[in-house]
This record gives sequence, structure tokens and C-alpha cells, in this order.
Amino acid sequence: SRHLRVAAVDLGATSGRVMAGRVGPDSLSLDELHRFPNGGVRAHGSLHWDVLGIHREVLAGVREVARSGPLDGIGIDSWAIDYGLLDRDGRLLGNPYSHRDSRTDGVAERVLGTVDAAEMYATTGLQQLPFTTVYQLVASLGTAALESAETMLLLPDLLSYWLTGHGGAERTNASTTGLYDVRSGEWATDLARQCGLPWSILPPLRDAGDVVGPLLPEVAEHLGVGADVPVVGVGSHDTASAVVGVPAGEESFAYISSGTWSLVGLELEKPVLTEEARLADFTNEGGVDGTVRFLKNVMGLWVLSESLRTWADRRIAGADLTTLLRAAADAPPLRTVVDVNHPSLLPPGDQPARIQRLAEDAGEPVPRTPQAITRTILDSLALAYRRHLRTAATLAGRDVSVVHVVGGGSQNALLCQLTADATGLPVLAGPAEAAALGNVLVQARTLGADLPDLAAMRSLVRRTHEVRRFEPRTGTSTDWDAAERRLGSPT
Ligand code: ADP
Ligand code: LRH
Repeated sequence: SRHLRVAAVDLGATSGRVMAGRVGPDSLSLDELHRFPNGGVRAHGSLHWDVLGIHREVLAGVREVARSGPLDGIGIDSWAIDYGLLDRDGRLLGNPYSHRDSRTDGVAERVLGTVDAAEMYATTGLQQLPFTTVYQLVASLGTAALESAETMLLLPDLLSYWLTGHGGAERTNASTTGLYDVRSGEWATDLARQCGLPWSILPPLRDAGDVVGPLLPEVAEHLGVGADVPVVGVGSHDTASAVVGVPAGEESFAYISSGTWSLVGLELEKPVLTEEARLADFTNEGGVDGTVRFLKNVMGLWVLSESLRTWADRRIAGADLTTLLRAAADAPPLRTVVDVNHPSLLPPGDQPARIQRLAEDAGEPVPRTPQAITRTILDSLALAYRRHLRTAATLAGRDVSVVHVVGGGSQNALLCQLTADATGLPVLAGPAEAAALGNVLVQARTLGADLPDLAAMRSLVRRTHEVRRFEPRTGTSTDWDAAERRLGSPT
């Protein structure tokens, strides 16, 4: 089959990137042609995304891809859960909120006062996150925006809509809303009704791999490409695309998609909706090709990146990522561990102070320097990975023999080593751009590449991308047992 060249737009909460992806029968490569910083913008007391700015950067990036070679397709994935509301003229009603905005504080508790948590889990299969779309929408009840809304589009669908004029909701991302029935693969309209939500704003669903549509003429002209270039609905949830890009060959692998969030879990054929899974607060999100992403959200490298931002604001010298990771590697191991999923770490703010507070409250030695705080964050992340991977395996009745770490965090060698030590399993790290690769692969299949299933896609990643292997160091397992006991039962 011929070679294909597509634009993969992968939007993370910390940065967005646009890649030229090339796929041939035995080749797969990414060329990063555009990268831009992303983050919440505070205005009028709320935390928003600058979605028009993101749209501008998407256009600039895709234009760059088109300028440097042929363009066969465009696909967009982004972080999950957040959305925009459109009025009946198809216009955006206000700036989308960040899921880290405080307007959802206390909302989940309120909703769970009237909707039975077990019933909700039986339908959606989702862990309780305070900012899930359903809770964001409930927080917006009575606002002018929600009352005027005709349609809700999740962010990657909104950006695809601005390229094509076609709305809709791709299933991998729809599955993160808390308004999606994981058993039937349809919107959970009854649940929406129970929550008092206008369920008619939920747009028609589509699968990853479906074509969204051709470009709008003015968009094609701006990009300098033919209007027949399709936007392909990839696994529009970045984590779904990242799991496609996991270079696994082994039957029994676990993964950690390590970026702003760490998504820690397994790929399954069917959801696990048991009472044990609900009480362990595990999520069943939709994957590409009808798979299930059985996983847990861990606060992730957000805790570190927000710490770095705090130190930079205070002009503390030597507190950049490279310097700190080097210093943290020499810091005493497991001196302080904290509950890294504690809700206090969710909003933007002074993470170092919050970490110190958590340490103090847990009776742990309080880390005082950026180096010590960095080590505390990494040890605590690895400890959380260990706990959740073991729980996932038990709940799903699976053995796990290897942990694949993908995403930007796979470049953090110290964290990868600690993850191997903590889990007692070999860690295979990389690719860092697994989400963009998953995006490219699903587009390529739709456009005719011979990639019949996930196994074929992963085999191609494996043959074309290096992974770095970390073995668990001997004699460390008892330290992690002790650290786990010290921490007790965290969030
Ligand atoms: P997202 O997609 O959520 O924006 P990424 O997958 O890009 O996140 O991962 C970003 C994180 O990756 C950063 O916060 C940083 O901790 C980590 N990272 C990126 N580059 C490196 C590097 N060279 N070494 C170690 N860690 C890195
Ligand atoms: C990771 C991610 C994660 C969601 C969160 C909102 O980027 O998509 O899977 O839970 O962002």
C-alpha cells in the first residue's frame, strides 16, 4: 500500500502539538512541526481554556504540515471531559471551563444525594471525579449559557466542528462525561434526566475512525489544501489515542499514560462493573475498537509542573526540571510519601506548600527544599502506581507482567525506575508521543492503510520506535511495602 501523510493534532493540558505523521507498510514516523504552551486562563473568578487561541494554533500547525508535503487527513485528540456549548446558530456560548475550576466544588455530593451511586456506576462505569462533565453541567444549571444551549461539544469535537461544520461526539471521549452508558454505547439519557439536565444537547455519537467530514471551503483555503481533505475522528480522548500507541506485544501488559495526569490501568474487552470496582473507584472508559480502558486517574506530573511554576514565580534558582530530576535521583529514597491524589492538589496553586501540609498531616518528615519536594512527589507517584496497578489486576482477574509507560513522563528516567521498583515489574518507557502515534494510526486505517486491528498498529509502533527498559532493583520491595503501610489508605 502507498504511504500516507496526515496531521495529528494532540492537545495536552500543558502543551499542544501538531505533527506530520507518515505511515507506510513498514514505517511510522512523526515530525513535530508545531508546539505551543497550553494552560488555564483565569478571568472573572473562573478558570477557562483559551479555546479560540487553541483553534488558531491548530490552524497554524496544520498549515505547517500542509506546506511541507502532501496532506491526506487531519485528526484531533485532546484531554477529556471539558466541553463548549453552542447556541441554535451553532455559535459558542462563552469560554469553555477548565475541569480544575472550582465551580464543581460540592456538586458531586449534591447529585449523589438524589442519584444512587451504585446505579450510576452500573450505567457509566466511571470513577468519581469531582469535575466530570455531568457535574460541570449540573453546576451550570440555571445559567444563561446552559439555558440557551442547543448542543454540547467536547473540546476535540468542537475543534473538528470549526474545521468541518460537522458536530457530533466521538465515543472514547463521550465515555468520560458521566452521561454515557458503557454497556449500550449510547448516551445515558435517563441519567441526564435524573440530574435535571437537558439531554437533547447531547449530539449524535460516532466511533473512532469515522470520518467527521471534509474541510469547510474557507478553512481549506486558509490551510492551502483541497477541500476534500477529511477530518478523521480518531480516538479523540488523548488517553484513548495514547493506549493505541502503546508498543505492547505481550498479552498481559499494564500501562501508565504519563502526562499532566497519569492514567494507570489495563486494556480490557469488557467493562468491570462489580461492586468491588466501584468501591475501589476504578473507571471503565471507552477505548478504540470497542476496548475498555480500565484505569484510575492519578494526579500525575501536574503536581510537579505546578511546583516548578510556583518556584519560577518566586525566582528560586536551580528549580528547573532537569536540575531537579538530577538532584532528586541522589536524594534519600522514600523519606517522605504523601497521598498524591489528595483533592487539595487538583486546582492550580502552591503545590510545594500543599505537599508539605500533606506530609505534616500524615506525620511524615516535611520536605523543605525543591529537591526534597521533587523526590517526595516522584516517590509518591510511584507508590500510587503500585497500589492502583495491583488493584486493577485483582479487580479484572488479570496477571500483569510488564508496565508500559508512555507520554511526556516516559522521559523521566527516575520516575520510570521508581515505578519498576515500586511495582516489582519491568517498565518499558516510551514513546513520549504515543497519543500522536495513536492518532496517526487510526487515521491511516480509515484512509486505507493495512492496519486491521490494535495488534497490527502496536506491532508497527514496536518495530519503529525505541523503548527504554527499567528492571526493578533487587532489595527495594520491602521499602515500598513499608512506605505503603506508612501512608495507610489514601484517596
Ligand atoms: P500533556 O499531554 O498532558 O500536556 P505530556 O505528555 O506532554 O503532557 O507530558 C508533560 C510532562 O512530561 C511534563 O510535565 C514533564 O514532567 C514531563 N517531561 C517532558 N519532557 C521531559 C523530559 N525531557 N524529561 C523528563 N520529563 C519530561
Ligand atoms: C489526560 C486526560 C485524562 C482525563 C483528564 C481530564 O490528558 O484526558 O484521561 O481524565 O485529561
